[in-house]
Amino acid sequence: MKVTFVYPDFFQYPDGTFMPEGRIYLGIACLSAVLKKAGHETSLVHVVEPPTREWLVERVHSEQPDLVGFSSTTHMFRHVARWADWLRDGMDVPAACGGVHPTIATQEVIDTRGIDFACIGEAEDTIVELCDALQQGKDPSGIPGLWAKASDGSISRNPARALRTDLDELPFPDRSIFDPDLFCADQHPRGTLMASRGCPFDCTYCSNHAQKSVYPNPKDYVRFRSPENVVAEIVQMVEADRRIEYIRFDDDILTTDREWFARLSELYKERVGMPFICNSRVNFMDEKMAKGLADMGCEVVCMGIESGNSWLREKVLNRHMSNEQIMRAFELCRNAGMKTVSTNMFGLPLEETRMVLDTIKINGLCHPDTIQVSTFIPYPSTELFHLCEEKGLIEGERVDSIFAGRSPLKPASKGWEDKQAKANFHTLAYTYGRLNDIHPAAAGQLGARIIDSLVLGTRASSARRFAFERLTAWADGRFQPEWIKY
Ligand code: B12
Ligand code: SF4
Repeated sequence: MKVTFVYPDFFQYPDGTFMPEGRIYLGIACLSAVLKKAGHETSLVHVVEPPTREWLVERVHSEQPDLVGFSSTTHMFRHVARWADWLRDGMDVPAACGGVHPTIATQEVIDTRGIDFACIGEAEDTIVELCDALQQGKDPSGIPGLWAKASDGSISRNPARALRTDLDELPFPDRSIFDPDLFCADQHPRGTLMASRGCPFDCTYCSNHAQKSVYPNPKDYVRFRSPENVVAEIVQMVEADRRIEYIRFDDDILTTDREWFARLSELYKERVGMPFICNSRVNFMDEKMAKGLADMGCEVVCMGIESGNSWLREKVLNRHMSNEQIMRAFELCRNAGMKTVSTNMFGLPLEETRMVLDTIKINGLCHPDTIQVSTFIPYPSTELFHLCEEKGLIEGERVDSIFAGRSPLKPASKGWEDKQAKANFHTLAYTYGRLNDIHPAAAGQLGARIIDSLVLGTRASSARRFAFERLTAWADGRFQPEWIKY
């Protein structure tokens, strides 16, 4: 049985331009590994730019698959739906779709023409059982974790199977399925892996709690591979690809379990010793952890701030951390010699312009080396999606990127101030941070007052607009954010 995965990997902006990603995706690499182990064949159509109908049909057809396997995030599903439709007209092969979107919006996926199977959750066991059944001419409609559409259109809906608890039982991801020629430049020196699965938190905008809720054993959602198993994979990966210069741990949070992390650290230093990048969370960052990360070889640590407004963070985003804790975490990382990346959102439901300013200010005080700012997108089945629905905020189409400055939420009509705050996020953050460096005591208030009075106000006067534009134009040239790989 041959499975050809189709993986969409680009951002297309509303004006039709696109940005290719060209990165390895471990979800498909994991499935390819188990399928090969079970005696099946796999291949990949890695789609790094929006394809034409002819190209896609011809390309997939040339693989002669017995099953087409689409992988989709929520952003990419509008493309996948179109492609499934094209392939259904162009060739007579069953198609399955898995990934985060089918997990949290299964009905939408199975209702799509050209998709015969929608897979819920982690699928190492599901896909092997599906391929075995199709190969043996058996009815796949009872396979756990699979929704199957019969030729008469009827749908069998099987709930997600229990999460595997021992990740060491899985083979290492099959990276060979990816063609390095299609990778974007920063992918080549990077060895990407995940040492764990899941996240213990339930931030309302993140799809983790929605994904966790589909499983019959949600308490097992956070799982760690043994440090020995993780390091063995890294060693194998680095030996197989001599271009790798640093490691990227893609885990949601690498530092959740201190004991496990300490063992990983020892083994990593002993057997790998390469610089690495990872994600952490401010509430896991203390002096010992920051030093431990740096000592292990961490060069860049990414942590979410998301909003600088305590009320919004606590009550709307379900993120329980104080401003002081956030600032301290960034300071500790900086003092330990690591670069930092903060991730932030705006366009949140119930967010007001002054709250965007709070996010700007806290970034100024944290001094991250890179500030990532994205527009909030409501993901299906998340708490924040339900809140947006309840409040009647969703009206537009899904967008491909969190960086296009658009979202399916009704445009907030907060006017000039709001737009300027968002458009000048980096400049304002750096200006505020610099004012604070010069004179923390005075600048804390003065800087805040300058920024607030320039940006905030129900109706900006032309003098204030003029002053604001002059300030941002001046500061723009001085506070260029550093672009670091993460
Ligand atoms: C690596 C990663 C990326 C990679 C790869 C993206 C991808 N396709 O997953 C890159 C860098 C491209 C990326 C970009 C973005 N990402 Co990202 N990313 C991740 C991350 C950290 C790990 C994904 C991963 O490898 N998991 C490990 C594998 C083993 O698990 P898995 O992906 O769930 O795969 C299993 C099943 O889903 C299933 N499966 C997957 N594919 C298929 C196919 C078939 C046929 C079948 C049957 C089954 C199946 O089997 C797999 C093995 O068990 C996740 C968070 C996470 N913890 O999962 C976020 C996550 C996927 N990203 C997210 C987001 C929001 C983004 C960005 C918007 C962020 C940004 N910076 O711009 C972009 C959008 C990308 C896009 N085009 O849609 C969200 C997606 C939310 C949603 N509803 O879509 C996630 C879930 C984070 C979160 N918790 O909210 N991301
Ligand atoms: S801590 Fe990060 S990964 Fe975990 S639920 Fe919150 S946003 Fe998602």
